Amino acid sequence: MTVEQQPATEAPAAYLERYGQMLLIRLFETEMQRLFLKGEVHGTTHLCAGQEAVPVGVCSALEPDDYLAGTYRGHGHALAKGTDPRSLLAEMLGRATGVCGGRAGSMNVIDVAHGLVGCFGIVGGSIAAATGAAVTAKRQGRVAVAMFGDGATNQGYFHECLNFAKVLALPAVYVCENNFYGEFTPMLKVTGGGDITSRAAAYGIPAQTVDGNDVWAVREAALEAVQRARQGRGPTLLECQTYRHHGHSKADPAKYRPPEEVERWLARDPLNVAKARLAEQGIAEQEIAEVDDAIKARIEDAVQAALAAPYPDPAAENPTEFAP
Ligand SMILES: Cc1ncc(C[n+]2csc(CCOP(=O)(O)OP(=O)(O)O)c2C)c(N)n1
Ligand SMILES: [Mg+2]
Repeated sequence: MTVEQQPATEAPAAYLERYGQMLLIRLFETEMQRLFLKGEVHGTTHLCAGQEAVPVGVCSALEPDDYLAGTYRGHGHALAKGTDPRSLLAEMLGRATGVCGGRAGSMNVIDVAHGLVGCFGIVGGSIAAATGAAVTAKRQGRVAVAMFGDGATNQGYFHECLNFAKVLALPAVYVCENNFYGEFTPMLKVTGGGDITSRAAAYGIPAQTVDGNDVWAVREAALEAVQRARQGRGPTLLECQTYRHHGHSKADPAKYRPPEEVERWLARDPLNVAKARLAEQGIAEQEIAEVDDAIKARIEDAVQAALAAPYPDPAAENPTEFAP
């Protein structure tokens, strides 16, 4: 059966799998932070720790050949869509074994083999890319998902693409990761009306506000949206409310966020929310510990492999249109 026909409640093994996928992203980001501070990562990084439940929940509702466009905060988008952590980590370190041959770095990963049509440094760019992919997806019976931040909903892309997708009844799912800040600016200070979900009504698009720290809440909302898209009933907007644990990028200490607010969100860490759910399902701590060990080993292997991999050799490259 396809993912959309699955009941919303999953088997215990699937609960563990979702937890493991989120932990994979969290530990990947922890390593990225460490490697960045060591000077191993060239260019910048935007970590998504704290926001893992959104891509994992959304991708759990997709088929492998559905499309997804992510952002510069995109390590979780890629890993949830199926990019191998080994090739993603190598990409972060600029190595030839990276998913883009070491040429994309942190912000511009693309992995077409896994339906990742790109990650975009331009705020809102993912919305346009996914809308374009949705035109193709419509012919193929596939679905295209755009991941983007709250800040992107004030970009022209958002409004043009939602309108276009509605008019053409495109199989698109627009997933806003509302982490309440765009760089150092609170979302409410720059968002007219103060509400992202209600913006969809202007285009006649169904929309839902979702607990973006609960992977199963995200999954349920995504299953409904993906089913709507696949049945030819057009696009959906999901506003998934979540929070980034780190600053905007690099070494931003995020001093502009009130400590009580940070504490409130840390108490609802998506990994803890998931663990509580695993306990409710009667999943033993030992089983969770086994997942923890397996994911730790996987990340450690990816780091060692990346550090040992060669850099690309410019002399061996084919000329491009930019060559003199
Ligand atoms: C078109 C454009 N304008 C400005 C920037 C600079 N910029 C990079 S990230 C960012 C904040 C975007 O915030 P949001 O969409 O909420 O995503 P988040 O970083 O919170 O995930 C800005 C303004 C950019 N990259 N692209
Ligand atoms: Mg934001």
